[in-house]
Amino acid sequence: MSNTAFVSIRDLQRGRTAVSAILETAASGGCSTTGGQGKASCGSSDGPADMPAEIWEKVKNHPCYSEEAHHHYARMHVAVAPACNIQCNYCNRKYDCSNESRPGVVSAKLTPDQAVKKVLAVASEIPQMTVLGIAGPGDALANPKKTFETFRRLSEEAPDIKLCLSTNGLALPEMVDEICKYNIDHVTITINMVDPAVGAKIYPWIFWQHRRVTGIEAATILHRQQMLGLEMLTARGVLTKVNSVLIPGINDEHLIEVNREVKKRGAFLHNIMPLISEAEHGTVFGLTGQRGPSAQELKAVQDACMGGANLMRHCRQCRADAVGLLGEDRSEEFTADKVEQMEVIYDLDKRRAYQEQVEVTRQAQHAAKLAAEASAAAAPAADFSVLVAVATEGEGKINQHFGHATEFQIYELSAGRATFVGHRRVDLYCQGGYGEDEQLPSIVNAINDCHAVLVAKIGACPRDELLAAGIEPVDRYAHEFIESAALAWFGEYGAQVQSGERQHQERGDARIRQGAYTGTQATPAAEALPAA
Ligand code: CLF
Ligand code: SF4
Repeated sequence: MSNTAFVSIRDLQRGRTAVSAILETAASGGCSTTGGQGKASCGSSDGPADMPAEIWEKVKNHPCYSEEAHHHYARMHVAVAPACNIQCNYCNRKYDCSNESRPGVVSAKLTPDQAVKKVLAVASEIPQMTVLGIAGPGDALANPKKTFETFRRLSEEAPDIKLCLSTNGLALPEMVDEICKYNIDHVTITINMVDPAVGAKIYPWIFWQHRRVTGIEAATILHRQQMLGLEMLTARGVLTKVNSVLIPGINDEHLIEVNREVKKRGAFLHNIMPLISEAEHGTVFGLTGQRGPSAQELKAVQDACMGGANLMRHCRQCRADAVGLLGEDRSEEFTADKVEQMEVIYDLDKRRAYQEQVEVTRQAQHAAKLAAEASAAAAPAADFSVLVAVATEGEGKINQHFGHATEFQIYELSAGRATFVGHRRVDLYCQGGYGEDEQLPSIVNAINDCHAVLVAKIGACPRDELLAAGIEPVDRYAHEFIESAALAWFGEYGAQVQSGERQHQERGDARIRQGAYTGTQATPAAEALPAA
């Protein structure tokens, strides 16, 4: 089908400086200086030298727009937008929006008043919280009054917090002026197709101009609005990320074309996420047995897109009321009751001082990584790459006990490179102080494609079982920075392979977790939202 741009890219390039900066950065594969080859993930080497200063200011402490920042800075969502104007086959309204959230229910809908109070409360308790997003549980722009009232108030009362919104794009073109009015300079559009024939398999209907539209016509309208919205945002200098849900057999190969088309229109990042689909979620795909991708299927599509729009691989498919670092969830500390009782002191100076400290740690991690890469590059090069899993609580360090991990971060190690390539959610191994051996097989399945797991500490039982499964548990780099430690381990591994002490073997595939957590630290099920 035709993918004619609605605003010519040449026109965009003649536009404002911010627009040129976005287009240049997008054209070079995102944050990388490596140009044509693109990068495995945004921020793995991003820094002020890699992009125009104005773009760096926007991404440097946004945990979704910079992989490096996501180890150090937190985001939060406020669930002020329950209604939606389309239906996706992977969504059941009583669950979070699958565009931007994992399939769990949000604890409560908020009014703009409640949302503002909650943001100020979180900002005073978590000074490294730098971004406020509205990501459902429906569609932010299908609830424009509540969405923009919340943003308006926050732009006045918490001026240092970046504002971010997520949308399916149907109502986007009409709302671009409003978006710019409140300095919302990060927008995510979920784009799963650029061909309405593919779209008709994903979207049974949209609500458009006071009527329900179905089939190819619905997908055609949605596609047109998404492309127009993306081009308009690029023209205004808004950093736009595209999220795509990878649905095996429906849009897996097609996402390569999506990647090309959104890059052409100035998308800064492309985030390809696995479909999460279980019958228990009550979605069309869940009930019809549409499966999600395996870890290697997801990686293969992401790898095939390298060279197109820059890829995000650290998305956690967050809840619409998530609070904290990506991968951790502190929303239970900020329920409406608790916020009501908190004494909220929004101290801008204190927040800035804290963030300066965070920046020192982040730069130390970056410097350690560069030094490790330089020294690894000088060593004899291995002609293979491996994946390793890492247990971390943030700060870019290996600082978590194996038994306390609800996710592992995955790094790909090759000659002189340590690249973040994703994460794997797991059930908590340690339940109430004791190791739970029943959880181990599911943890092994989740990191089965890894050669080692790097942790701060690990008990004898899981250690033996991991070894039996061919995964080396490594705790000798406890509290060190991830990339430098991982490269040091890889150097030892490579030397052992070279000396014949060890034989290098390929690993198998791994499973992406679909259901709810069963760990005791997992988010408890909460009251479901009524259907929008
Ligand atoms: Fe939220 Fe989304 Fe903004 Fe981030 S999340 S609205 S861009 S502040 Fe981030 Fe969460 Fe993935 Fe979204 S990890 S689901 S990409
Ligand atoms: Fe659900 Fe989000 Fe799709 Fe709306 S846009 S149907 S809330 S996944």
